[in-house]
Amino acid sequence: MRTENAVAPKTIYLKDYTPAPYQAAYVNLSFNLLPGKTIVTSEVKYAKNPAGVSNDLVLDGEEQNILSVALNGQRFESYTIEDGQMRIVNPGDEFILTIISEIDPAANTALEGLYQSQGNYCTQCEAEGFRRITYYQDRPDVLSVFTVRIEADAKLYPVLLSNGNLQEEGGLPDGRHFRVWHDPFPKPCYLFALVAGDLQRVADTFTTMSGRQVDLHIYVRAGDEKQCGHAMESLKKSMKWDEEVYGREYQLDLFNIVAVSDFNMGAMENTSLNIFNTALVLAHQETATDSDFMSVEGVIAHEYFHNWTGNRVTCRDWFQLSLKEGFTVFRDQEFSADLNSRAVQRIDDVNGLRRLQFPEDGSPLAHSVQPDQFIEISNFYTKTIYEKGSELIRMQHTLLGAQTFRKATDLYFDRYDGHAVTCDDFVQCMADASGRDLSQFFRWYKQAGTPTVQFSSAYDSAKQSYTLTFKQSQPDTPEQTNKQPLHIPVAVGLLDANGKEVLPTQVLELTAREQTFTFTDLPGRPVPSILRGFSAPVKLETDLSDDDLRLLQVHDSDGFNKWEAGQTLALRTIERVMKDPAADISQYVADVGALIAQGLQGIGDKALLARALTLPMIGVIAQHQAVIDPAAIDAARTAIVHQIKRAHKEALAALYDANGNPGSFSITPEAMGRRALQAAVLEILTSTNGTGCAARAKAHYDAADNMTDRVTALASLSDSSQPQRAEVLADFYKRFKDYPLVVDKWFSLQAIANREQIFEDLTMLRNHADFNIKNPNRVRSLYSAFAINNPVKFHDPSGKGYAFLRDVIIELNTINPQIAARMVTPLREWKRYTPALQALMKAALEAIQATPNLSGDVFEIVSKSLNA
Ligand code: B3K
Ligand code: ZN
Repeated sequence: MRTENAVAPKTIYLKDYTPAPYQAAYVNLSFNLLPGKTIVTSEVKYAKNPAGVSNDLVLDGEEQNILSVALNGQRFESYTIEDGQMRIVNPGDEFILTIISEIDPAANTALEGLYQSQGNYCTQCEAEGFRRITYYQDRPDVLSVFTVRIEADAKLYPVLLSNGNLQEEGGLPDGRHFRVWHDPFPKPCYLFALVAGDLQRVADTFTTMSGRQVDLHIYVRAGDEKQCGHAMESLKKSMKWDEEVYGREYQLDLFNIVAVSDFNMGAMENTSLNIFNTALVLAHQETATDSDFMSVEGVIAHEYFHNWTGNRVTCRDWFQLSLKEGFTVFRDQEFSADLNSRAVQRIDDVNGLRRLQFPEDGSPLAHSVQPDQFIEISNFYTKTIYEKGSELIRMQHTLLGAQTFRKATDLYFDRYDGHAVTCDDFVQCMADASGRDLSQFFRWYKQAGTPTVQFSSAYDSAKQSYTLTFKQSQPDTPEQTNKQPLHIPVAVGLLDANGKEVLPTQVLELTAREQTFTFTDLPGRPVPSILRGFSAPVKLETDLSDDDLRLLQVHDSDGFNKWEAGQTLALRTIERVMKDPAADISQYVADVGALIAQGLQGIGDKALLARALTLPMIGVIAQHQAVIDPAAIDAARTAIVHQIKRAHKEALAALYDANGNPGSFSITPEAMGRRALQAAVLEILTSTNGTGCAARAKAHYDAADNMTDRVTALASLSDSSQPQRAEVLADFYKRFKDYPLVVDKWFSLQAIANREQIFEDLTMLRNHADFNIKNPNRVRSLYSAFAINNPVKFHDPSGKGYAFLRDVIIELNTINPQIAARMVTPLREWKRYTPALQALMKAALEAIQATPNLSGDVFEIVSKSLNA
């Protein structure tokens, strides 16, 4: 329901940006947490901003009752409130405004602003949640020093936290107590945070490069303390890495992390008081998979890195979101690559980009990394802003080289510490530090859509020279046509016919629509390894023969391209089988046999072998189809896996056995690689879902001493109709029913099943006592798992999959608009599917659009999807 002070959907444009009319010299907030309501007193000293273009003070505010307003201590009533904004006409050059208002955190199911999670209070202010706490200029370019007093019942809420340092604390009558926190560093209000609750503290320390000791505290619910070790280690590693790689030190004496169960996304980088989804803090071998361990490490790092990239240097406006998100994703990806396997990290990151960002770039919701307009900024926390944004930083790193890039980031931090800036400012630092003209490169920030790069090659044996010709093209996207060529770094190496590298990696720079590069002194026709390390986020169209790709798959010194060559071969094979189910794919099956044989000889990295043995996922294959038919893709993919199994059953079983659990659990890259390899092999071995498969998967489950192996076994059983499936699911639930994050997995593992009874299963899960529509993790564990990771059944020709998602979006629209809008994602690419599926997807979108009281969040995604 749109409440009285909610705001009608309105498009905001980058071109309309003007500086804030007033600056805030300080902000004193006082929270009185009472049963049934919270009283917020905000006292702000404002001063006219010399750069401002208006004399009116305009404050954003939603979902609150104003109790009183005072100007310089005098009761003040000459303000207007309209469309979620309080306006005071010409209040003067300098004044103190005090607003007392009442809010209701217990009724806040949107999980924005101040809300309650399992009884504890917490906040989420990015992007525009602060306006649900008090009236303020809720925009990132207003930086101020915050002092925060929190008062609450001492027994129920022994822990009271806000940003910065503890200044004062004490008891009060009636069993109440208070604390005062002061953050000396000016910050935008989206980084404000408050926590009040009954939480346990896990403590450690970190000594910074200048020798200062920082207290590190992780707050969790009683009983979860034992699951914090990995997060704490990850935090210390992040702090050290940022000192070593970027020269960045942490500035305060305390760094807090609080884990909460009800959270709209992964985590939030509030200054010195990060608030996390429990899913990205808690990790223990018995309850977390290897991929959970990796996510915890990556997200702890991500939020910590925001301290410099986002907090100390922040965004001028929300069109600059990628300034902090793209850069911070790049930093966390590099951190994970340094700590683990660089090639594996790159493969996984690129796979994610192709599966989730490429479709976005090809959808009606395509937008540039620095968008020109939006309705709801919360809809713009996208794969494009984050993951493509990171690729843009990576390309600048590639073009400048590591040393010059570091010079440029030093310049960026020197120039802009304490400021709110733009993506243009960032790229200007790159240009200034390197002396390079990056104006053409900046088009990457402005042009949406995934470019295509085609290459062809020619060898001249008389001249012993080799030419590579590249053509780039940019697709049209909503409101953008006739795009200009981009500045694209293409990392290239050359191999000879025996697989020996004859030209180490060079970065070719494409700037024109068509460009040719010549290499000389080559006695034989080389095989090119193009776009090494995926040096640019493009679709590469290659003219390489299958034989060339096979050579690269075995010999390329670039781990990413070695894998990529195998994936290209797999894609070609899948396309062949889609055209002709009887196509001869024996060569491909034999190539996979060679990989298995290598594995049996212990040659090569296990994690990479696991990825080489995994066919591209349906979502990645779909990106290569003119018209997407998930069932047809799945049929071809499955037929190939069956052939691989039939041809190599014994060798696969031997490879599985050779990589059994040695007993002592660890999360080293080697141990994770071994588990991943066993999982990839088990997936092939159990692909036919017969009795033998189920027995093998059950044995894997029974032998498991960790969550990774349990989930591997359950995933292998998920499509099965053998009795072991139900037995293992029941055992899993019984063991872990008290661990909400594991119960999430139990929901997901059933939601992703490609089996006949799926719609009955989904209904059972939806009605299960553990399902809770107000908990985003649980909603995602059922609905996102189904809609994103079960493409065949989600796109069931009956339309039942779409209806299932449609109904929850309509229900969530009033409960949690942000999550509701996010859930629309799998429907937005409707035009890319077969006509029959298109019609059903469109009908689902139209039903959502016709819902009364549609939130601005859902309205934006649904209307843009339909209007395209
Ligand atoms: N900056 C937050 C995301 C906030 C999303 C608000 N809808 C988490 C992150 O990227 O680190
Ligand atoms: Zn971030």
